[in-house]
Amino acid sequence: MPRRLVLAAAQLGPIQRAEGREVAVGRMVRLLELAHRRGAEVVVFPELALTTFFPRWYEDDLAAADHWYESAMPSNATAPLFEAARRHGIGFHLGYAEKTPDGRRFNTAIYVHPSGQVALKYRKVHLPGHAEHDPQRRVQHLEKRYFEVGDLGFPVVRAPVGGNDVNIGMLICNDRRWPEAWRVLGMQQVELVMLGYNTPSLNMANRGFEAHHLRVFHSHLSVQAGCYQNACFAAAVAKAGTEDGHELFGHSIIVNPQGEIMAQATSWEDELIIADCDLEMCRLGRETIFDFAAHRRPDAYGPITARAGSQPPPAWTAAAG
Ligand code: CDV
Repeated sequence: MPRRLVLAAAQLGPIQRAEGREVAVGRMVRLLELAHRRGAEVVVFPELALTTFFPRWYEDDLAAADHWYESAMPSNATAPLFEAARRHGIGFHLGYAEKTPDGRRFNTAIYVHPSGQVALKYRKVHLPGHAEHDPQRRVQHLEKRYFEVGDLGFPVVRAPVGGNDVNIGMLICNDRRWPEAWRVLGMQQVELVMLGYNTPSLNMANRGFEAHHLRVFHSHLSVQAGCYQNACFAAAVAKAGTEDGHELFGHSIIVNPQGEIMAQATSWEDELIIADCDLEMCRLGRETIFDFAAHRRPDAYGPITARAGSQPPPAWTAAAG
């Protein structure tokens, strides 16, 4: 019996620094309504979807950056999105900057059930970039300044999504490049990974050449491999276009458990892509080539959890005599 889920990925075009949250939320409501008209049951929005990608600017005093964070969800600004979801009976995924009541800051994503209840929350674990101003860079990437490492692990929950209960999990942007993160989701039989990103079209570290076209290739490669190796679907959704003079690539995709791209955005604007997913497709990989219980060898994987960095191997020497 197929378990069908009509899945929408709502790519956002740029959000300029001067624009208030109501502009972004208005655009998201329009995309959610379009998703509903096209029969979607869930819509996935990008990372830090309510504002410009503010970690590209250094702020000496963190408190002066507080206006980028949400201290409540829903907030006044996001209430229209929750209301639209309730009206149309459609769930949504939203990425935003979270400031907790005790003053902690996270790069966060939630899945909101149409009732308005948060069914799953995730806080980004793999924060890229740096914590201090880096004069060598072409553009700053200060996620390590503005956010703590997520403290929720990689949770998966079985929650109602459309007409089915679905094992849902999340990754945020840079997390998609780390197979360990996908595997922890796979170990919990995730069926759908919701993933938002803000990725510059060029490598801004200024430490060597990286061809422009490979940036999109690496993003797709990571998501397609993650889906195939963990037998799951993913919606990987960009904030795209030229934001305050800085270009972010789009190319949002929906991927199936074979690692195939089912739908792809072709603009760098607000754009909805939709795929009709049969969640039962997850079983083939999970029960054959990636039957973890039968084939994984955790005894041989020690270095993966024992340390973060790599080490040089011992040198080979010719046997004496
Ligand atoms: N927002 C991100 O996590 N961006 C990173 C960039 C800096 C490489 C990414 O992995 O796409």
